Formats: sequence, C-alpha cells, structure tokens
Amino acid sequence: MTDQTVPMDQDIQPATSGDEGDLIALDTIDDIKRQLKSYLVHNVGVSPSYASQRDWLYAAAGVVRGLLSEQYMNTALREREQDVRRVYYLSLEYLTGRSLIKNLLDTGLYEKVRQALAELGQDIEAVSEFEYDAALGNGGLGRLAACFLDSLATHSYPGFGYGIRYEFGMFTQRIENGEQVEHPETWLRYGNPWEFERPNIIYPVRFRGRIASYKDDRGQDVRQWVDTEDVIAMAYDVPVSGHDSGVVTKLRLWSARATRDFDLKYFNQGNYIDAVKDKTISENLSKVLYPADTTLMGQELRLMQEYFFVSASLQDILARHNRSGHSLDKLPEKVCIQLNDTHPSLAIPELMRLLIDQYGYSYEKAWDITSHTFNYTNHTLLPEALETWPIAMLEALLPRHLDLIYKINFAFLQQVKIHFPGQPDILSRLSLVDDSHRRIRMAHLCVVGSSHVNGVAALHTDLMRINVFADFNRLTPEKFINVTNGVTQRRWLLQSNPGLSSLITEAIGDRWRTDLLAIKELEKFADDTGFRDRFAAVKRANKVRLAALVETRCGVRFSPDSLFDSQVKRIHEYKRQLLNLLHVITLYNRLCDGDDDIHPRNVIIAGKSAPGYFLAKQIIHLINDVAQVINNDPRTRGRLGLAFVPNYNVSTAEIVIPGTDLSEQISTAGTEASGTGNMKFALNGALTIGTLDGANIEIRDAVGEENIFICGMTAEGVAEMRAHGYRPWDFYHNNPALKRAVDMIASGFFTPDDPHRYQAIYDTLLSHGDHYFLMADFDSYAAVQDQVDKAYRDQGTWVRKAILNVANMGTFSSDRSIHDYAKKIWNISSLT
Ligand code: 26V
Repeated sequence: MTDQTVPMDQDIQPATSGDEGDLIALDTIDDIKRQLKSYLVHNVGVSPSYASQRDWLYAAAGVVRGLLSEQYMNTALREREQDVRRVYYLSLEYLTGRSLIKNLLDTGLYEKVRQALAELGQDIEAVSEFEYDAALGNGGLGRLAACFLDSLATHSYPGFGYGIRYEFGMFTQRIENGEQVEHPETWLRYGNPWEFERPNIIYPVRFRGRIASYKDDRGQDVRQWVDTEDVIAMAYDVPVSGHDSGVVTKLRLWSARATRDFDLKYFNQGNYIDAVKDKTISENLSKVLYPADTTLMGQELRLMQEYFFVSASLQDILARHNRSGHSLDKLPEKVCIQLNDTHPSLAIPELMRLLIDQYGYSYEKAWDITSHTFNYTNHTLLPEALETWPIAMLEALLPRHLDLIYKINFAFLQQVKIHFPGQPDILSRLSLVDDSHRRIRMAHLCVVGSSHVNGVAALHTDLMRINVFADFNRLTPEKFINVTNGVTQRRWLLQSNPGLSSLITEAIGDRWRTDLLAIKELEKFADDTGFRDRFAAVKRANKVRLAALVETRCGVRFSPDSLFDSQVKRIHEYKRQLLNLLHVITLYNRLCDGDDDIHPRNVIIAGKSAPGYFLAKQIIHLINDVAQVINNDPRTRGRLGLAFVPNYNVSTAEIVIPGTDLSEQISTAGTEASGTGNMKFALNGALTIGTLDGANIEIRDAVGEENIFICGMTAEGVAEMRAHGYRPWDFYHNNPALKRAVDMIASGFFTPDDPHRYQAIYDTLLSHGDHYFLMADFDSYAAVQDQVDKAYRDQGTWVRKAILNVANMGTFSSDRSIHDYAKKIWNISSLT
C-alpha cells in the first residue's frame, strides 16, 4: 500500500466563512440553564430531574465545548486569512489535568455557569470533581506542553499541538502495605467530553517491509519503501482555550486503528479470528503511555509509538500546507516544528522521506527544507535518559528511515571533516551512529536536523553547551540558546488558588492574568501589615484544605498551625526525596531526645515511581515505613508528621501547592534541567529550600537571596568532587546525626519485622559511591533547615518574604517562555 491509498476528506475548505460563530446563546443565566438542560436531554439522553452529578458535568462540558468549537473556527479562519507562519508542537506527552473550570474561567463563563448550576441544584465544584484528569504525560515535560498550549492560545499565537490519544494515561498509584501498586487509568471510561472524534481524518502509517532500489527514466537512483505493514492513525481534536483572547488552539491526538486491508485479507481467507487478532495488535500502538521518564531503551512498541505519532502528524502538516496552495519549497516559511525532546526525532528522517520519495525532491533540497523547519528542546542531561535506538530494530521496523539517517550522517560528517581536519576522534563523538553499541543517537539527529536547540533554564543550557553537546557547540555555537521554562498563572494561581487570586486582584487589578510581570506591583504591599494578615489568612485556609486532603488520603491529621513542608514530583534518586527523609528522621530523633526548640512541622511527600525503578519504589516504601513510626509515636504527636500522599497528579497539585509553606527543590546541582514545581510553589507564596540547580538559580536571582533558602554544593563543586574521588563514608562518619539516621534505616528500626528491607538504599548511599551526593550535602541542608525553622517562627517576616516571592515571579510565566520562543526561535507573531 502506498501513502495515498486511504481516501481523505478532512478539513474541507469552507464554502462560506465567518458565519460559524454565535450559534449558542450563553448571555444570561437563563440562557445557560436552557443550554444545560437541552444538552442533557439531546446529547446525554437523561432528564434533568434524574441527572447525576456526572451527567451535569457532561452537560456543562458539552455546552462549553460548543462555544470553544465556534471560537476555534473563528481562529482557523483568521489563520487562513492572515496566511501566517504557524508553530507545530510535537510532544509524546500532555499532562493537562481537568478542563471544566479552566475553560469556564478562560471564556468568562465561570460565574454564570456556577450560578446556573446552583439554580439547578448543583454545586459546580462537586460536579467538576467527576472529571478525570487527562494524564497523558509523566511529569515536567508533559505539564510544560500543557502550559505552552495555554499560553499560545492566550496570546493569540498561531499554534497547533500534536500528540497521542493514549487509552491508558499515567497509571493510578495506590499504596498497599506501604508500597506503590500501579493500576490502569481508565480515564475514557465515560468518554472524554472535550474531544471531537474525526473518523474522516486518517492516515496510513507504515512499518517493516524492505527497500526496493531502481533507476528512474532519468537514470537517477530511486529507493522506495515497499511491502510494508500498515496501521491507520485517526485524529481526535481537543480545543485548548485561550484566556480572554477568543482564540482556541487545537490539540490533535492520534489513535491507532487497524487498516481495512488487514480485515479484507483475512476475511477473504475466512480467517475471522486472525483478522481480529491483528486488529488488536495494531490498535495496541496508542494503548498506553510509557510511565518511565529516564531509562527505557529498546522497547519496540515505544519506538513504534514514536514513529506512528510522527508520521501521522507530518502527513497532516503537509496536507494542510498543500491545501493552502503554497509550494513545499516554502514549507519553512509557513511551518515551524518544535520537537519536545527527542521523542519525536524520527520526524526529521520522515520529512526527508516524504519530500524525496513522495514529492520527488533531491536529497539536498529536501535537507535544506527539513533543517530549516525543525527545532529541538532538550529536557534532560541524565545520560540514561538520552534516547538511542538499536540499529537492528530500526532496520527491521523502519528500513528507509535508517537508510536516510545514514545518508544524513554521511553528509554531516563530511562537513565536520572540513571544520575539524585531521581530528578523527571528534568524528566518532559527533556521529549519529554509536558504532560500539550499534545504536543511533537521537539527540545528535535532532541537533543536526534543527535550526535551534534550546535548554530549559540558564544553568541547564550552559551545561548542555559544556557537556553533552560540547563538540556540536564548537561546530555551530549559534544553534544553542536558552529558553527558561515557565508555568501558566491561569491554572497555577487563578484556578488553583482563588483566595490569593482575589486578594491580588483587589490590590493591583487583574492584568497579572495575562501579563504576570504586572504582579510586581504587589511588592509595595509587603510591608503593609493589614495586607500581610489577609495574605496569611488565605494561606491558612489553603492549609486547611490541604490538611483535609491529607486526612482523607493518608488518615493522618495535620494542624494548620504547623509548618507545611512539601516535596511533590516524580520519585527519582537525583531529586533526593531521601535527603528530605534523612532530615525528617534527624528531627524525629531530636524531638525524642527532648529537644523542644523545633517548631511543629508536617512533611508531605508525593510522586510516582516508574514501575520498573527498583530504588525509587524502595524510597516510597521507606517513606511510608518511617511515616508509620513517626505518626504513631506519642512523643512527637503534634510536633512532627509525615505523609506520603498517594496518586500525585495535576488535581492533587492544585491542592498541595497553595497549601504549602516550604517548597523542597533539592536535586543534586547539575541534574534537574529546570523544574517547574519550584515556580508554582513560589507563585503561591511558599518559600523555597533549594539547591543551586535548574531554574532555582534564576528564582533566587529574581526574589533575592534573603527570600530563599539555598543549600548544598554548586554544579561545579559536584563535578569537581566527582573528578577528585568522592568519599561518602567520610561525611557519614563526621556527622553523628546523619550516621544515626542512616543506621536506623539500615538496621531495621522502622521495619523490625524485616530488618534488611533497605539494604539496597544503604548500599547506594555508602558502598556504591552515593552518586547524587546526599552525604556530602546533608550538613548544609540540615543547617539551612534550622534557619527555616527559626524564620518560620517570625510570622511577620515570613509572610513578607512570601509576598516578595509572589511579586517576583513575573518572569516564570509560560507566557514569557512562549514570547521567548516566538521571538528567538519560531519567528512568529500573534494573530491580529
Ligand atoms: C524521557 C523518557 C526516556 C525513556 C522513554 C520515556 C521517557 C519519557 C519522558 C522522558 C523525559 C524526561 C525528561 C523530562 O521530563 N525532563 C523534565 O522536563 C521539565 C520541563 O522542561 C523540566 O522542568 C525538568 O527539570 C526535567 O526533568
């Protein structure tokens, strides 16, 4: 089958334009009540008097989706008329969370819909709880993608997101006997009320087969990919609303379907069972999100997912470009593709393949177009997270792409030879092919095929230039730039912290919603004691809300008068949840020893471990074991608490972050590319205890060093200590409190029935070299925690610092990030 055999009738040009808007009236409360009831009866099929809370959710979502659809059509019309360059964001992950409240706030309908529902006997918050989190992502990278779509729409940029519609998103985490157990996430059980199914937007995606070489009539070598096994990609569209902009950005998610060819072949042979079996195999492609965010090399299904996604997206992009009437020569003028990490890196050889094999371009011209179309964001420096794929696997699954990657590599290395004559070492270091391991280095492919490569925080970009991409940086230094991450204040302040939002808006107006730099105005209220009191009252109310969540999920009671200290993020050795835990154990020991000079503190830890990451799972188990002991010890009751909140996700974050006093951002310097939780906490008036890592450094620069608690070594210090031979034992022996805490873990103090349970953790921290420098950083961390303890007791000063944190978060809005991308990389402007 060739690429063109599936008929397509998608995205048909409008016969008339501009008359799609204003089809539903939502002006008055009565209008809205009528629309809600009408949706219930006509679309949900339930009478208003019998409707459940979930039914009302679907009615509310259905009505808002209708409005967003109108706004999308208007946006699409403006884009066509203005014929502007558009950015396509390619990401295997989107961690969106819930959408009802977001979409209502964005469209200005929140208050009216709240009241309409209330008059119909429904509480909007209770109704919104029935929405499943869309959790099509692992963590930071996927959440960033969601924030970026929000900012693109809010600032009217011509943008478009592509992803996969995983049937099973991030797993649900349950804690059973202290351990993480993964349960499948059935978020589509009741259907996704936001999506539009597009059975007519389909593309074939090909796998396996072989390359047929021949000469064409002009005597040119032609290489065609034939005898392939095909899967169909079908689109689902999700509208992403802009805040107050009337612009809606489309997120198109691909779902895998078996081809009709398959069915026919087998049905004609009368083999019904095999037909259905093959159907299931192809449809597995979009079945599940891989829940790992570091190592996952050589999983064939994952590689197939990546290609499936990339191929469908590129076919769709080219089809749209062709419909616009422009020649493909002009592709880079009209299309800009951002690769969210290397996961979509096969887009580079795929575009080459389409241009050469399908559209007849020469290799050189195709490369000129391709390398001016792509840009690549790097999100991690951890060597184990840098994607490489076995050559043998690519050869079997995507022979034509491997062929093209070799050709790209050959041409690239020719350039390198000219630039660095007589330096064969540099050739093998820069090569796309890792010969000794027989693998393709996807990051190298991305750097070579992109116009710009960006890191996600200043330190990260520097380290990228010095370490992973040092040789590339000598070759093309102008390619490497920084765009520091950001978070959307619409979700992470307006929506998740209504109390603080109203207080801020009362004080300085609401410009901060779409221009976070305006929040700087708050600075002048930092010394206003009346304002401080109101700020503190909001924080307290948020702590009460968080305490209720902790009590429901963990069965422990936290007093809102204590210090709420949170570390919420994926569980990873480099993020050092263990360092936090070691400190908790030392506090516990001090309290048991009769030290009264400690302010009551409650520590919250939450996050998921990759299912196959043994040590991370041990860390979760240990946290729960330690929590059992501490929370049940009458000597420390009311003075120290520890809770592991299960199933951390976007909706949980919306409660944890506003209710936190102290934000833990303590990764080993040089390991956390940026972090974005750090920004969300500070924006909600938590003070940070953090290392000089990722964006923490820029946060310190913005808020001032007197308003943040910095601890631990610098990235340089870590590198130096690594180079000179680091001895964790020395630190262990020199700090009795640390030694005691480590020994308690190792000797089974928290697990008397299984005293050796945590041998592996002990080994990691000591015998195996403590790769993440917990022992080396403990002293400094504990000392700064003591400063925190003292500082918290002076509430006036603490609240002042918290206000100054909020006031100085302007630059950490994803709006700023998006403006940076638009200017420095994409060269696009807002729709007029
Ligand atoms: C990597 C892999 C590799 C194996 C296959 C599955 C998989 C899935 C995801 C990842 C991505 C890991 C990189 C990542 O999430 N980086 C985070 O990106 C955030 C946004 O830039 C940043 O704030 C965090 O510091 C960074 O860890």
